[in-house]
Amino acid sequence: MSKRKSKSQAHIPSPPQPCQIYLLTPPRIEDLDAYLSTLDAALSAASVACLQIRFKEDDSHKDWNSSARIQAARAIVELAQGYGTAVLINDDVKMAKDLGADGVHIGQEDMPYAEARDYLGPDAIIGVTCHDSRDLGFEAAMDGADYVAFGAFFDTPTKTPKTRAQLEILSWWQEMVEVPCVAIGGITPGNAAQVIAAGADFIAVSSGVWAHPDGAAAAVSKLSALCQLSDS
Ligand code: 3NM
Repeated sequence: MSKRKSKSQAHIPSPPQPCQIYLLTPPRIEDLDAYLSTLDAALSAASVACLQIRFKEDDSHKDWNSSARIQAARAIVELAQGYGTAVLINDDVKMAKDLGADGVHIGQEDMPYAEARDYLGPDAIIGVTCHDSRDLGFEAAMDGADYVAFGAFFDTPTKTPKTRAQLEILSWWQEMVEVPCVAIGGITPGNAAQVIAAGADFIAVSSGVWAHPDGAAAAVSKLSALCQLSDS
């Protein structure tokens, strides 16, 4: 995952990189074949840098058991990697290794960064949730995280977020730190421009794509157009 600027070129204005798209899977997949076809269309619509597989545990839904989750994750990894999209597993280093994913996304209550790095090795991508905290961001960056994630920026139907983050944390992070920042929480094609303008290196989106009234592929196209605009 690349960053807009590099320290070695700090005094030479280098062309900024456009913001990139980071998708999260829906929390639960009812029909794997139908979802894979939607995902295929979404990944065909525009370049997607990263896809995080994030399934919600739900004991009340018996069909969505651990073997169904693993089967779904395996198929998603294969499909997305075929597009050159880096696939991260939420909070499960073992699944990431077993499935040949590109890395993990870890929360503050998950396995500590250093343990995840030991387990997955130097080439894995490891991102860390930092809520709305600059201190947690600094800590993760100092530890060696490949990105930090701030959120939630807007209301989200997908998760009850621990914090509400303000857009200025993205601008501040851009000024202060080289490690890329991912903005998450309630981002849609309708509000992404604000997050991109504030300085997000990546916009992480779930319901804004999968529940978009025009379909996932159209949503990814719209997000991509907004990202490209940020580069002009
Ligand atoms: N983490 P949607 S918000 C997984 O604030 C997640 O840390 C958040 O889904 C945080 O794009 C969130 O549908 C949900 O809002 C993201």
